[in-house]
Amino acid sequence: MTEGAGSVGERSLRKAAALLAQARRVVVFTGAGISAESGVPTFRDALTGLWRSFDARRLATPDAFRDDPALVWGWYEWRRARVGRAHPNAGHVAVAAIEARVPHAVVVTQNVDDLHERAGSVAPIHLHGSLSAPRCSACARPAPLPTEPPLPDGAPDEQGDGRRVAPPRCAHCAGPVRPGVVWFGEALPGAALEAAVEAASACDLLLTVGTSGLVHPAAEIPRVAARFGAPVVQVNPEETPLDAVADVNLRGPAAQVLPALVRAAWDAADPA
Ligand code: BV8
Ligand code: ZN
Repeated sequence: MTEGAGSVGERSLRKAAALLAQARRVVVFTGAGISAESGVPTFRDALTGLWRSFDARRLATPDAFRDDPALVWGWYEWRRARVGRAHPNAGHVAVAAIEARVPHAVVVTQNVDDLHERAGSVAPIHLHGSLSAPRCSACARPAPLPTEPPLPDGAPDEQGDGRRVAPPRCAHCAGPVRPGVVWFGEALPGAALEAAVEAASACDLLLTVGTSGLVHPAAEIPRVAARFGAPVVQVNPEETPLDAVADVNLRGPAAQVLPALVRAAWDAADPA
């Protein structure tokens, strides 16, 4: 049974706050929605401007990189530049506050940005890799991040469309360097997935924030927690397939709802 349809109701917030205040082992599971208020477009919205004619799910694949490495590398460098100009928002900061308060807190993110780290989260588990960890597509050796900024939005390049940036070459084998993210059709990093499933199966609360719950196997994480009997609280302005496992739905944007949730959970406990 889920509550909290419509705007974030007082009752739902109080119920979620009580669960958070008594939690000893919390998992915070995040998707692109938590970075939306930092101006980092969600995966679905990432194809605006120069990229509007592309389908992210076709671009975020090994085949796309093989067929047109400069186009795919250009897209990721454009996104990395966007993240570099962004700042963690109050939602990321609230997640770090939860980690500081709950004895065992694990952040599991599908995001490839570093906003959780920049907000103070200690060691988020990145299920889909990271924009800041490029590697050689041939020998898999880690490669340095390019120092020069990629083409500014829309600057003409050899094809004149400002999208293509030739990927750097591996210093060891001269193979093309690829983004350190997990593409569709690629396996998630085994250790990260194992740690996430382990944390979800042992938690006493799972907070899922800003994810559509459509991408697998990451989307299983809240379901694992529910299967092991933990309550699930969802923070998302929209309905998602995770409504089916959420005990409480806080329908609103993360940068507003998460700080309110942290205040309701702990300010009452220790008024200033
Ligand atoms: C694999 C990195 C096998 C790249 C990403 C089972 C069922 C169905 C399909 C599959 C399945 N198992 C596997 C598949 C295939 C596929 C898949 O899931 N397809 C789906 C789309 C149908 N999965 C895979 O291919 C995975 N690999 O299974 O490999 C295998 C095994 C062994 C050996 C070889 C192979 C790999 C999937 C990883 C893909 N990489 N990211 C990159 O970033 O470029 S996924 C990418 O899309 C993001 O990481 C994100 O997780 C996902 C969705 O993007 P978004 O929609 O932007 O984000 P999100 O879902 O988080 O939604 C945004 C939400 O935020 C919305 O709900 C919105 O309402 C909300 N929101 C908006 N504003 C706010 C907000 N919330 C709060 N506050 C706000 N302000
Ligand atoms: Zn190499």
